[in-house]
Order: sequence, then structure tokens, then C-alpha cells
Amino acid sequence: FLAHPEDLGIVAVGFSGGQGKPGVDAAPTALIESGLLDQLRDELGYNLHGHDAVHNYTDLVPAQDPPHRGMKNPRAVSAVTRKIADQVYAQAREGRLVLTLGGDHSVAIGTIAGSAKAIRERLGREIAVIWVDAHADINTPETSGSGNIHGMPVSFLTGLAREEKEEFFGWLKDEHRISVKKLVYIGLRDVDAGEKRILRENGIKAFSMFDIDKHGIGRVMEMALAHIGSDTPIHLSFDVDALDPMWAPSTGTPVRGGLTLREGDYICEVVHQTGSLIAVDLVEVNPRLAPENDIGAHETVRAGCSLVRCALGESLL
Ligand code: Z70
Ligand code: MN
Ligand code: MN
Ligand code: MN
Repeated sequence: FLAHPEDLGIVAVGFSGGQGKPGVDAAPTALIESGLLDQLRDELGYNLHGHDAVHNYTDLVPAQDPPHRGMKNPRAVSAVTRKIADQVYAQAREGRLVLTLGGDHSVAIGTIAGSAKAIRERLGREIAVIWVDAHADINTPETSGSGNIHGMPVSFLTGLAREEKEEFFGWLKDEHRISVKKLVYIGLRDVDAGEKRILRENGIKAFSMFDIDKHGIGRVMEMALAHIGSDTPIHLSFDVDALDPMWAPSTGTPVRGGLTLREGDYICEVVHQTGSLIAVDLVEVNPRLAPENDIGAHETVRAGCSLVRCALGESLL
């Protein structure tokens, strides 16, 4: 699905307005300073595009941004994700693979909207999304208990949540949306009651940690890809909190009982191996939330780099 599989568009966005804890905005710089982009260029052989800047979009954050339908920072998140959608679209429209370094998971409203639109225009195809996360992030503004928009991106992207007003995600049109039928979750273990109902009522495919323990990650990936169907463009959205806090402690909402680093890497390797990968997001690394004298932050950044390299083909022999 890529016209230029060796060309990699980089979208680095230090944005934290989808949740309450500062520090996720520092993740792109931490990942890049630890050598991620150099590795992708020098070891994996990608031509990088758009990698000269980390975007903070502070100019898009209004001084006053009171809640709307219970959503916190709604104007800021809407404006920033709209900008991200343009950036990802511009890279994907060229036929490049796109790597987004977040930021909290609200940035996926922009990344997936941009991918979906570009692939529709370029190939006339719908994309599939593999969402790897401890959380389902499918609350509507009405079911959300927190008001944090990083817990809502999937509901806006699938059209389960809608809004007319441009300044509150009204810019999201059908061309940006994905089908609930082409969405697969992996790693879930902290899903709100309202979200469980949404998953059930919409028949959304989800592999929780229970399923991974029961079948093993190998079989789960076979089932996940079988659900999507072969020959479908895949957008991989990886929340680092899918990993167990043993591997990724520096994240806003660590949940015990998660994926090992090898299971996370394996997911990325299998998705790479399909040859259908069109975009990758790595989100929710928070290097400022460092248990144990910064060792946690360093380890989390290292785990994030490993996931990205695996998704981009490092393990190919
Ligand atoms: C909860 C909510 C969430 C990440 C927390 C939590 C969502 N379901 N996502 N941390 N990465 O607030 O909607
Ligand atoms: Mn090329
Ligand atoms: Mn998430
Ligand atoms: Mn999460």
C-alpha cells in the first residue's frame, strides 16, 4: 500500500492536553535524544521526512478552554488533532509510511483521521486499526467518568461520538472515520463499564490479557489479523501502557498484569511482517513520571524505541 516503503514520514507531537498529567509532551524529544531516529535512518535504512521539528502547538491552545459535554480542554485537543491529521495526511498522501511520536493518546484522533483520509483518496480503501492498550479509549463524552479526551479517541474516530461544532471535533468527516468492523484491540485490562457495553453492543473485536494468557500472543495475532482480513492497510496505534509497568513504568496510568516487552515487540513484528502497515503511533510515554531515580523513565523510553524498531522491521533477518 506504500508507494515509497523506504520513506518514513515523522510526526513528533509533544501534546498532553488529552489528560491531566504534564510530561507526556516531553516524550518525542526523549525518544529522539535516545537515538530512535538515528537508528531508523542508519540501521534500518529509512529516508526520514518531517523529522526536523517536534511540534508543541502551544499557539493552538486557547487561554480559556472550559469543558464541553464534560470534555476537558476540548478546543485545544480538537485544534491540535486537526493539525496532526493534516500532517499525517500530507505524509501518507505521498505514499510514505508515517510514524507519530506522541503525546497522549488523544493524538490518535489526528493520526488515524489523516491516515484514513489519505488511503481513501490514494487507494479507495478503508484502513484497519490495531489498538494496543491497557484501556479501550472508547468512552463517549457522556460515558466518560474523567472527561479526559485520551479516553475517547476511538469513539470519535468510529462515529460513535459525534459533534457538529467545528471547534469540538466537528471537523471530523466520514472521510476521516474508520469502521468498528476493522478495529481490533490487544492488551485490554482496564476497561470502564460503559466501554464494555459499547464494545459488546457494536461487536468490536477485542483481545484482553485474559485472551493472551489463554491462547498465547502467537495465536492472538493470527486471530487479530484474520479478523481484519489480509490485504487491508493497517494503522498500528500503540499505547506504551499496554506493556506491564515492569517494562514501562513511566506512563500516566500504569496497570499491572500487562504485556511483556517481548509480547509487545512480537505484536509489532507480526504487523510489520504483513507488509500492510501504513502508520504507527507510539503514545503515552511520560519521561517525567519516573519511579526510582529516573531508571523508570530511561527503561520506558528504551521499551518505546524497541516497539517502534520492531514495527519498522528491525527483526527481519
Ligand atoms: C479511562 C478514562 C486512559 C490511558 C487512561 C482511562 C483512559 N477509561 N487511557 N490512560 N492511556 O478516563 O476514560
Ligand atoms: Mn522512494
Ligand atoms: Mn490509550
Ligand atoms: Mn492506555
